[in-house]
Amino acid sequence: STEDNSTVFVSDAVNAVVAADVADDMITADISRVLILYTGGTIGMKNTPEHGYLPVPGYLSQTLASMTRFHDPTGFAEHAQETGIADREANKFPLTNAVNIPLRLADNGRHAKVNNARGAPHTVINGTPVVRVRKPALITPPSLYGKRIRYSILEYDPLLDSSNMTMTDWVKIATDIEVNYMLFDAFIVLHGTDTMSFSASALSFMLEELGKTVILSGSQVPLAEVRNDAVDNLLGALTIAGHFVIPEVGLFFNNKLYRGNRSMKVDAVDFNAFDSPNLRPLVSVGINIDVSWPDVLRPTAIAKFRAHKIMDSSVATLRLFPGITEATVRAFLSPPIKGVVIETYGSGNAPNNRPDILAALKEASDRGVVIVNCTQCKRGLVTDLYATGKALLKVGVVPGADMTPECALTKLSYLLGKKHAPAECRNLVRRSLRGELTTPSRRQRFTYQQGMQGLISSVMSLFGRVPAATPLTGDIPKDHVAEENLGGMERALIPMLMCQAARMGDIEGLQVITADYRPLINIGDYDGRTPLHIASSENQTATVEFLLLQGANVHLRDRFGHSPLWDAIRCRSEGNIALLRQAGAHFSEEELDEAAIRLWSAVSNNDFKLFKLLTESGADLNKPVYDGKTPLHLAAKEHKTEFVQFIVDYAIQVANEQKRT
Ligand code: ASN
Repeated sequence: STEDNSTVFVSDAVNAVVAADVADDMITADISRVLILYTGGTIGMKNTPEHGYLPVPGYLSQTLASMTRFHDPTGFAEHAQETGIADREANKFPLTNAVNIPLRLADNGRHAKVNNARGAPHTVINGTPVVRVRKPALITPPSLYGKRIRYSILEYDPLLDSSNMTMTDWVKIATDIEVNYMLFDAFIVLHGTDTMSFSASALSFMLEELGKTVILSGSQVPLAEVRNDAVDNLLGALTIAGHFVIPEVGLFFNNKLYRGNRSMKVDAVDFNAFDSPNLRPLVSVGINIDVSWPDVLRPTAIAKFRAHKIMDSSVATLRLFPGITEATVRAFLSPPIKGVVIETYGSGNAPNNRPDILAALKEASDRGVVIVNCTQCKRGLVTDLYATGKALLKVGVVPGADMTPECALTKLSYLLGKKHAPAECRNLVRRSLRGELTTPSRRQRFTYQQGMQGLISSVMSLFGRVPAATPLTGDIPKDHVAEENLGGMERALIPMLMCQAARMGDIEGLQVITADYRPLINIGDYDGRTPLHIASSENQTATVEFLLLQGANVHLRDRFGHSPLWDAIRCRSEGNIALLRQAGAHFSEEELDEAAIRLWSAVSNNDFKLFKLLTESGADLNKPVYDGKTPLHLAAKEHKTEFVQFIVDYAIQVANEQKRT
């Protein structure tokens, strides 16, 4: 799509798409919030007479604000009217988003400017002192699905050509996502293309228990040029981030979203600059947006998102070539190096007639250096098919399967940063932590059990998924039916069955369904209410736990803008609240506003239990509700000692916790 007019066509198509795909892991609320971290790269550069292409501060935001596809100036007024936020936010026009900005950074302030925040009060988020500032926000026109995306741009200072990036920059990006995690639905990192695959791989490891979409993108030709790939790449990334929850670090380029740690830059001139040779794209954008849901990873541990921010830079890549000398190999393996990716030939082969090299490798392994074998080929994987591959295994080199060398290097840096012992590192290198390598698929056995009074079994046998006779044990080749093999009936009926089973707390039924249809677990009903919303509303704690372990997402919001956590609070299910919070659930910005009002009414209705549940779930006790007054004002005025005591105790507890961190 290098034609002049292709930009327009694809952009329209991007909207068309979304309408067709409403059934997937979608953010159903009518607006979603995205934070763009603009780190630099060609996308925002300008051609300067003396220095060639250079990133120019402020230029990208200004350009986007002037393009109607990226910013609909009437959008806010309409959005405000529809949702009734006009009254509450009237004084905040033009639209702004709260953004947390770290105050002090490891690399001495080479970061987004906080000059307007100097001296401002700050809070600590996961050990990082941050100030909250309101940043201008842009808002897209509604997509065909009727959704607008409201986004702010956090511009880095200085903007970097990605060739100048270091591991410290990865930490900076991870930190910015961490401190803003609760304020946004998704994150886009605008990045130079040259080292984008390295950053995407590194971030995929650093962002642990990720439950929201993170997409890296950039362009080959700047947005400033008439003919460019910047519009399509940014609009595509924004559309995916604003509509779907794909809780992975992806890389979007030339109409494809790749899993970041599978990607590599393969072309320095073509718009089709990236490839993911060993895994098909997670999303393909054409007239439709096709998400390959069976490939999308979903967190299946009940744990909160966190960023790991220590990377070990004592790693290196050694590319073999015929005739390489022992001295070169020894130089690569000498201290302080702790991890080395060795790029071998074909399916992981290295000379087995070179005892000098093999001895050097063995010696380094014995010393504790973790050496990973990746192939120089783009496709395929490291096996021990040949004697030349087996020789490496014998000297302690770990086979890296089909990991890209970029990914293997960042994985080593991450694992060594965690201070794992070499044996543990070697063990984890072989395992897929973020879908970065293919493990041979285990054949699964399942036992069919009766559930939901036979409804599930009859529907499943209708689809030929389970033979009618029960009970039965059988082999199924994969752990679920591939998306493309699903009939329309299955797509329509299975989510309904799951919602129904979730409502009834029928775990057996859910087990039967998810054995075959796990990729459909986050599909909502006509109100965008997913099985997790429904189980949370029904006080079904065991079901909530089951769904979370199967990949149910805690951040999906229904048509009313509410997450499962909101439902759990509404039905006062302490067990579910605890589980969901453990899994990283939190209030969205809109819910925080609503929660403050609920806190106020809880005081006024003497509903202490609700007050406590809301507070413990993250409602902000300090948010003024009426006339600048907080619930504490009301409790004091109405002599509600229980509330006053609780608020004071809570404040002390929070202060103590902050002191400890
Ligand atoms: N040199 C640029 C960079 O990586 C290349 C690009 O973004 N297309 O920042």
